[in-house]
Amino acid sequence: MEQFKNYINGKWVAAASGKTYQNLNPADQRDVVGEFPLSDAADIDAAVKACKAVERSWVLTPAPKRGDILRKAGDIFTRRKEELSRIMTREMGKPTFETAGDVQEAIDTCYYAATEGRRLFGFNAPSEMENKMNMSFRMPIGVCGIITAWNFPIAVPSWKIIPALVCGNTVVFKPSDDSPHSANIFAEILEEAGLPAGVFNVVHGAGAAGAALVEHSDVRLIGFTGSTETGKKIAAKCGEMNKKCSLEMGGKNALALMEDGDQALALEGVLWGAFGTTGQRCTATSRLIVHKDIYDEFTNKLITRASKLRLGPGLDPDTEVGPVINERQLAKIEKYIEIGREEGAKLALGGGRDDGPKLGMGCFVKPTIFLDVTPNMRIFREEIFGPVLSVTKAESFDHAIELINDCAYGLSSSMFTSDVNRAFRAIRDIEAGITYINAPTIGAEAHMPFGGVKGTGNGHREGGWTAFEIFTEWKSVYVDFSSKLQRAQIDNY
Ligand code: UN1
Repeated sequence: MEQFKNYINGKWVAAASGKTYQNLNPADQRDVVGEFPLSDAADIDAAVKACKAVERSWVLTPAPKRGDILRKAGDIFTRRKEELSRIMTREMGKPTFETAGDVQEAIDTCYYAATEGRRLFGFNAPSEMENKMNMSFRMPIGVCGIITAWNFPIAVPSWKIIPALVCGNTVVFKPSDDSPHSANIFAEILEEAGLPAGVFNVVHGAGAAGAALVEHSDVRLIGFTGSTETGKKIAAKCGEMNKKCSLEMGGKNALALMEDGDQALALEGVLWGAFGTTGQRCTATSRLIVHKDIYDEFTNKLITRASKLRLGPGLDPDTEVGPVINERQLAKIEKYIEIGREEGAKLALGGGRDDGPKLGMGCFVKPTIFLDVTPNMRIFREEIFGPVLSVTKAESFDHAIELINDCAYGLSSSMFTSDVNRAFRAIRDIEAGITYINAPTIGAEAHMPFGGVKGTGNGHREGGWTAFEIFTEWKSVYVDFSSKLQRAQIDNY
């Protein structure tokens, strides 16, 4: 069986304890991807020390030069795109057309960051004094700890790691233990691109490694994507230790279809939004809200079409919907399907594991649709993170907006309407970090701010120009060339 290592200070090393764990292919759990280090605080400490040793030289490397390295990384991601997409599919399940898209998000992020190396603009402002100039600069923060989920093993880490690096930070990356192989390819690519040893490190493992990273006193920032439960714990610890912390947590995203919307388009949108990535996106369409005038007509079409979705291994080119990530997640999804039944929602499609002879060795859940879901039900309110869609009837446009906003989270949202006035009212009134008009809730582009309001995040936005807000701190500079003491707020008024 293939043995994989941590990447610390430019070297591939086992966990100090020698412990390992096995990673399985979710499409066929007899296929072991490999054995990976089960790291702990000692490994995290070694990685942080590696960061600290090179921190100064990386800060002093001009940002455009740092950007050049990331451009090369983008080139290498491009060269290895197909290979990496197959590796990713084997370890986490989604079809190869999706994992290729995942790599593409990293490529886009690298090229964006490469040019940002020549910007990283600051502001200047006039001084209140004579012969004095005021300006401000973006400064790196220091060692950044990056902890991410398995559903986007390359894209989501890249949204954090790549901007962190171009800004002059060093990084310790603790990938999900469900998608560790992709993380090692990430390290190989940065190394080949010319990133100096120690600037970027990968430490594998489970919760203990993540906790050690959050708790390490030399780590100045935590960038996290994952569950709300873990995110809240991280936020509390970062608060206590006075660390900057950027969180990307749950969602319960709704797509609303009005009676004036394009039903054929909405149908394709719902299928992609709800069952793409097997519903395992924080942006997934997990609630569908349909205007009462077209509710029966549309839901009938939806069920007919969704029943034809091809479930299978992601490496099979015919597959439309892959497995879910592991047995634990599958059990959670089955529990929610049970809850939906008990709550009295109408199970119209799917309803559990596919344990037929073809897919029984994998973690397959049949695309599942509940009709007549009401806002008091848990399947309307709680994130399931699987191929389960809850459908609710709206009495009017205003009611649809009310239903969308009746939610503890606020990541993504979508409105299908052909009425331009309604579209703009939706843009204004929906409480979410992302709103799509006539497109499903998934499909964020790497150069736009990404994140959510309410229970989804803590006010930061990854992606685009806003990522650079996370990974820098401002320094204000005053240069006084008057050769005399000028007291602000006093001598000038
Ligand atoms: C996530 O699920 O954590 O917008 C990220 C999208 C993708 C990213 C999803 N580009 O659905």
